[in-house]
Amino acid sequence: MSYLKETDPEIYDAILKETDRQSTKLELIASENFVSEAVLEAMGGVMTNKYAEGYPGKRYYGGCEYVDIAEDLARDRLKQLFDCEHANVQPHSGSQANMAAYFTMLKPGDKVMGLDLACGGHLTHGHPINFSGFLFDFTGYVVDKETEQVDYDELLKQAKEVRPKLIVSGASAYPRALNFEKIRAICDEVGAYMMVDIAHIAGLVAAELHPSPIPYADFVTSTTHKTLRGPRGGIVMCKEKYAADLDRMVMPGIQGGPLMHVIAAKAVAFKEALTDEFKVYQKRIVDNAHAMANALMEKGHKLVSDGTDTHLMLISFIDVPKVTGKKVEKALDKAGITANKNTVPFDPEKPFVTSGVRLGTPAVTTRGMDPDEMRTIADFIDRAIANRRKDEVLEGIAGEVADLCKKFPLYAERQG
Ligand code: DSN
Repeated sequence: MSYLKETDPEIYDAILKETDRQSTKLELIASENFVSEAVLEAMGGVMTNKYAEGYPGKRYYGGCEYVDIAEDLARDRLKQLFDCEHANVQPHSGSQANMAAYFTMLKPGDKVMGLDLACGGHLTHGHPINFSGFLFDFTGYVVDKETEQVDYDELLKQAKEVRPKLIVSGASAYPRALNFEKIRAICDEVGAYMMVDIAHIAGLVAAELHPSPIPYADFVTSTTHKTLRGPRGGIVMCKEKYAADLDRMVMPGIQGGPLMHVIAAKAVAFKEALTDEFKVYQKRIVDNAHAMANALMEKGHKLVSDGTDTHLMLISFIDVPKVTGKKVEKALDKAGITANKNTVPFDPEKPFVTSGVRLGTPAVTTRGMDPDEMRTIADFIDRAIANRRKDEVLEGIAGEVADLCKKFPLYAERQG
């Protein structure tokens, strides 16, 4: 950091403050995590300097012999991790991974079905303000009003009416396990391709704590930075029969030069994910999510689907007068807890207001916290919601949060 301090003190200072924020506050954003020092080192290395359009052994540039090693390792480790036939590690993001999978299977105007955003889906699963919604004829499916979970009989009924060319499953705010075997059967019945976006649950799938879609899906996409705890980026996995088409679609179809420093860091993260320690870590994420969810429900909070099978949960304020996700996000922030407002199924509020907040345990679990701390955090959250207009109470909770965080140091050598 000394070079940065001298060259650009403003950025140096911002990074220092961000390091401090990450370590002194409680990170409950379900899609965030803290990567290892080894992943950070690979990401901050000289591979950022290299142009490597193409794929290992077949590049459009000379001098790729060492970045080829990194990309080969990333692909091989990813294939081993998920037991998939083909892997492309070049997508810069989850959005581009999804774009690559769609463009490989679909033509503009094709009919597609994806989970509605308010029911936990993602912008790239067909929202009208996203490229997916601009280009393809998406129909959203929703969760059941009572169970707030996907109703596979309803999905089949709707798919028979819509006759989509592709059904996308996977979600950004869905706390329950998905049944990929049933989704495959529905796809087969209506003659649709099956694509699964496992961005949120990738770590759980790798650790066999959530059923894998790999045996069923034509394409599986993911990000690498959520439960998988790698650098920010995307990946696509598919059957061998689609491999050449997918690779051509990622480059040159969508992207130019791959981010080789990020691919090297992906390889490091995949190596970490192949260890027994990673499996234990994923189990702790799920145990922690159960502990937090149970503690919140015991305090009278309504959780979407009344619980969780995964790393995340949503508190619903749909039936709580005058409480919105926006207000709660702000109160939690003042109490030193970072979370995000989130729509809940059939939410009457706009996405900038919402009737819910989404909470996830991957990052606090990385810090070493366990179910006891989850119950303490649930108590902080409960008090922050109850006292959302009382700044002095929220400041008091922030002090307790800082004390808790001190017991679980993060990036200690990177502090100012
Ligand atoms: N924005 C991510 C999330 O928070 O779930 C999804 O892309």
